[in-house]
Amino acid sequence: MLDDVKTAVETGKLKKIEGIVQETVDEGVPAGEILDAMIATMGVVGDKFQRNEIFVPEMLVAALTMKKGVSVIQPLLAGEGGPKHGKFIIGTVAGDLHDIGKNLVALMVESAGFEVIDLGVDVPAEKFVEAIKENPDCRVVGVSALLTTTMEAMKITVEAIINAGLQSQVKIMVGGAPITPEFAAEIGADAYTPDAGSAATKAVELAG
Ligand code: B12
Repeated sequence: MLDDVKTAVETGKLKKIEGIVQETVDEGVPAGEILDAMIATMGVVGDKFQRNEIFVPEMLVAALTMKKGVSVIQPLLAGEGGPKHGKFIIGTVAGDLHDIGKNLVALMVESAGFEVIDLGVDVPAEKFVEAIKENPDCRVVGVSALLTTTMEAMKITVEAIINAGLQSQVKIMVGGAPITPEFAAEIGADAYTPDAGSAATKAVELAG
């Protein structure tokens, strides 16, 4: 049941999550709904952290539990067929270790027909620039930031890509909880979307 999935993520049931998600899939609940439930639960976890009801270790176990849960439904979310839109480079900016949202964007973009190059977390601006130069067939780059304090690193990253003259090759997409369309426009990004599904649709549009 979806409620069991939510409770398991919120309380960090690392050992049980795979079985619970599998049971929910077997009950006929669509993978997209299970994913949405887990995403919503991370919001609940964040709110509890903000209220000092839980601390970093609990937040981390919840995140690891969600990752494990996502791995069960990953094959159901990913589409079939090879890449047809070229490459999509993605990473979380310098100083920022959050990767669940980035990984979901990578997954959805891949299922939309891109070959994804994931640079990981805490990625310096220069590494984005190098990766784009090394992959001339990359048409879209995704930059993720989850902390208000790393929004500056996002700005620096976008500027570095533009200053390297690469905006004629790639379109830059940005996202993450603190990012707004206004901030995206202000720093010179080509697009912002609020979630992984819309990120995939937008990436296809930008690559076209
Ligand atoms: C899990 C978590 C952690 C885990 C991360 C584990 C991991 N591997 O990712 C750990 C425990 C490591 C962690 C650490 C910290 N965290 Co934290 N964390 C969270 C939490 C609870 C969930 C984040 C998450 O995964 N959400 C679920 C995903 C699916 O959502 P998402 O990331 O927003 O991604 C979606 C969209 O934003 C979008 N998107 C994301 N990236 C991109 C990119 C592109 C290109 C596009 C188009 C779209 C897009 O699509 C995604 C999918 O739909 C949030 C709370 C919250 N509400 O966000 C706090 C939160 C982000 N953390 C916070 C804080 C303060 C910290 C710490 C500083 C705590 C500390 N004192 O140490 C550290 C910082 C570490 C660092 N240097 O990065 C604060 C940030 C406050 C702020 N305003 O800056 C939050 C908001 C909690 C809170 N309410 O206070 N955290």
